[in-house]
Amino acid sequence: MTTINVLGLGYTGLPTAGMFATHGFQVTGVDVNEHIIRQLKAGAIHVKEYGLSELIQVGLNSGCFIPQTEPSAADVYIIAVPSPITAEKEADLSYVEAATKAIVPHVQPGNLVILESTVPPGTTKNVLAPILSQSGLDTEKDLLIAHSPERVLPGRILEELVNNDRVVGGLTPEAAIAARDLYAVFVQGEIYLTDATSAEMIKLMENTYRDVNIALANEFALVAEAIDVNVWDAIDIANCHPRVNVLKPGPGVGGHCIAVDPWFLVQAAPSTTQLIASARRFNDQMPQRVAERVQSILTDAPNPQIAALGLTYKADVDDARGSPALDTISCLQSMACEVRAFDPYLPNTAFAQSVESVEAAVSDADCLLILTDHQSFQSLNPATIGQQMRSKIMVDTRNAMPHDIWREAGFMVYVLGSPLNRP
Ligand code: SAJ
Repeated sequence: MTTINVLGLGYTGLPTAGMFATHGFQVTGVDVNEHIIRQLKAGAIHVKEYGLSELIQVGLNSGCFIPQTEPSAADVYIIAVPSPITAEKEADLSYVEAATKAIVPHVQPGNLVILESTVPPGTTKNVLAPILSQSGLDTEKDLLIAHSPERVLPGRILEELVNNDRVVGGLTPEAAIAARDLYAVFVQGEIYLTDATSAEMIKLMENTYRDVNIALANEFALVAEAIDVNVWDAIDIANCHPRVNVLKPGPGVGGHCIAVDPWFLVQAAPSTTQLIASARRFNDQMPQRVAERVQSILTDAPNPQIAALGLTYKADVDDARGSPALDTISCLQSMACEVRAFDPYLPNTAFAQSVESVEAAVSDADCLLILTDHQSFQSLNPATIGQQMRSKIMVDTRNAMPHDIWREAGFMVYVLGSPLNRP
């Protein structure tokens, strides 16, 4: 049986390990976090994704998925560790380097080593391969080294892992073919072969495309406000054009991918990436813009009390990393607003501003601020909430709520990117 070590058991590594463990491979899941390994051994899954717990359980029960803190000898090594950015907006490759070093004592001729972490172009060739060469093996002749970026959307990871097309870039053509043959056991989408540096750039292009598109949507929203147009209706109609697909405005871009990856392209070619950098900065200042707008609406309340709903970086996930909701709240607090926040996906101890219920957030509030478009918010009762608030004002930064029924209940509704109180 082919043996695989998956290094890094987060949002990418754990589902990937689970897929291989249930498709005929003997998988060792490696994570340096002892707490995660202990939990996994006891069957407790730390990543919340539809179907993931069941998948890992099957792997654990069959003995085909074994969690441990150290790598071991295997035929295939898959590296799926974090690759964050530093305060200077440069890639922090320390986790990738540490994981690669950890497998050096184990690699043998013929092994396949795949980097899945998102990295600046050239990392597989110029960082991974030189570290692996410390094993004494020739990285092109003795080993098969490839980059195959994860492309799955948090919230739909297992489905996308199977159905999305995949990119595989080899340090050599043989490495690309070996990696393709491996993923083909469960990937039903197309698997495209290229070289490692192209695969790295392709991944960054995808997330940068999305970031720039969201920045454009956000800029359209601010233009729309200035000229009394509803940007949401305008985008819907513009998107009827067969070659137009504008994304949605919002309070900014969060998560650990789209708000990070464009900087890797800027780092690679700083003098030719003004558009990418400018879009990135524009999205980063949306929380401040939203906070200023809220303040301008609440001029009658000297120390406004704000009920913020939604803290995660996007709808219906439990992840608040880099969330624009948190940045918006910080901006509001620096403007002397008091904020009580509720998120159904996070415990009420998650952040200093977190409270245990919608009721606790809205009690005596001057404004209901929607920061994340969780499905469950749509069924909130405006009459009940209106009775608990000091002023019936709603600011919806995601166009997430059924505004008509809130207006009927007496709320003044402001939607980001549209005229104030527009019916
Ligand atoms: N957002 C908007 N407007 C939109 C879409 C998103 O403001 O129209 C915001 C979201 O609210 C969120 C942020 O952007 O704060 C990012 O959310 P997302 O759903 O666009 O992306 P992620 O970070 O959850 O996942 C992305 C995906 N990349 C692409 O769609 C090109 C996913 O396929 C990648 O695997 C993932 O990044 C990654 O790990 O790189």
